[in-house]
Amino acid sequence: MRMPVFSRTKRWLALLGCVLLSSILLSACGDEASTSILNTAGPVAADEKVLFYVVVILAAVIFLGVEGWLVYSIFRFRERPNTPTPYQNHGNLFLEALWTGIPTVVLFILLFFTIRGLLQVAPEAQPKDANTVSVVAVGHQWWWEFYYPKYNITTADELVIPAHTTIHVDLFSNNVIHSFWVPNLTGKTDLIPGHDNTKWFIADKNGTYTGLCAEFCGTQHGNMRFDVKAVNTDSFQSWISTQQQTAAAPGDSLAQQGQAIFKNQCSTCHGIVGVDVTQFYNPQQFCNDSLGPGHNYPTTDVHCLIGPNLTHFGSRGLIAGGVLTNNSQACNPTDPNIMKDCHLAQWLNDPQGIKPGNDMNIGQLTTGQIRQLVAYLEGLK
Ligand code: HEC
Ligand SMILES: [Cu+2]
Repeated sequence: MRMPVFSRTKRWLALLGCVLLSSILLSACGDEASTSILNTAGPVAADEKVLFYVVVILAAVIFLGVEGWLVYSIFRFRERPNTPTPYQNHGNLFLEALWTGIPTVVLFILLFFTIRGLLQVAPEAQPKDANTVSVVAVGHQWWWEFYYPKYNITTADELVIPAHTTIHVDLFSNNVIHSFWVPNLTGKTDLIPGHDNTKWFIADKNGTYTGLCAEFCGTQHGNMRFDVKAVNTDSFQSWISTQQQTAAAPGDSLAQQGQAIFKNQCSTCHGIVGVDVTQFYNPQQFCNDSLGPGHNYPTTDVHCLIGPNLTHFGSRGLIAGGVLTNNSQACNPTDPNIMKDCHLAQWLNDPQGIKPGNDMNIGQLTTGQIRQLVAYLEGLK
């Protein structure tokens, strides 16, 4: 006698429907192309993607094979009225060798691709490229600082690099553990206080890639983003020479008043080359005194300022770890209503409201002071 299981088409259609529906739900994750590890723009991320696919495909084949067989057997060989005890095959040497052998082979395949991946992205595999650009990436709570030793410049929130060029990164933190991650370009490497890691990557295409902190480092960990801007070599060189200049002088009287406020109220934490500091400093060299967890740079040391260097703030696209964009076109310093659309004004008005717990603790500024500061800071191209 045959049970009518496979003829219950409705049940199977319902099951199929669920499977298709869940695949739609799961595929929704693929939209964020700028932070997808599958949308690679350089060799390091591409090598890592191969490993990802090897693991996913192997695991999927095993999962579908085992589960499919299981589900099939449950239906096909389930107990029916009057079925005799099935044939017992435990102790079958051939079968036991088979299901010891197959997993071993699978694991060795994974081991091979894992070791190959490790060797491909290891510091030792960094290409010998005469044009290599070195950067010290510093993890703060909660923003990224980038120092270029060869050019002696410092920036924040934005890592500008030449495309088709090896980028060597020294990762440095003197507070807690952070993790440097640019999904389109390279996997994660931790910044560990007292143990400076290094990494390298290359961008094959011009473009702006999202960078993230991938290690929980405090309440504003999610607002510790940065942009990697890969540009052609000429643009990179001209960007460097602009960054090497001392800060632009205030353009008008509003900006002049803004500079005065900066000197008065902001220079304890921020540096502007040519105003309160004379040059950029290598944080890895000057700020390596480990203060232990919970501390950023000492506020009193002129070499190690607690906030981002603002010398060329007006040329940057992000504010405070990407919590806001620097939408300078919406910032008209003569507009009494500046707070409505100008993100820099909003930040200066209420840094703790926008990014609770961050290290920028200041007294309330008046709208007039904010307009003066916006005039000054947005002029620092
Ligand atoms: C007590 C230290 C401190 C003082 C004083 C201070 N800031 Fe800040 N500022 C910070 C820190 C820290 C950040 C980064 C916060 C974050 O992203 O977590 C910051 C961020 C900024 C940013 C965003 C910079 C960027 O590249 O992301 C601007 C602009 C800024 N501050 C302007 C000012 C101005 C103008 C003043 C004076 C009115 C001021 N700050 C006073 C510590 C300070
Ligand atoms: Cu972090």
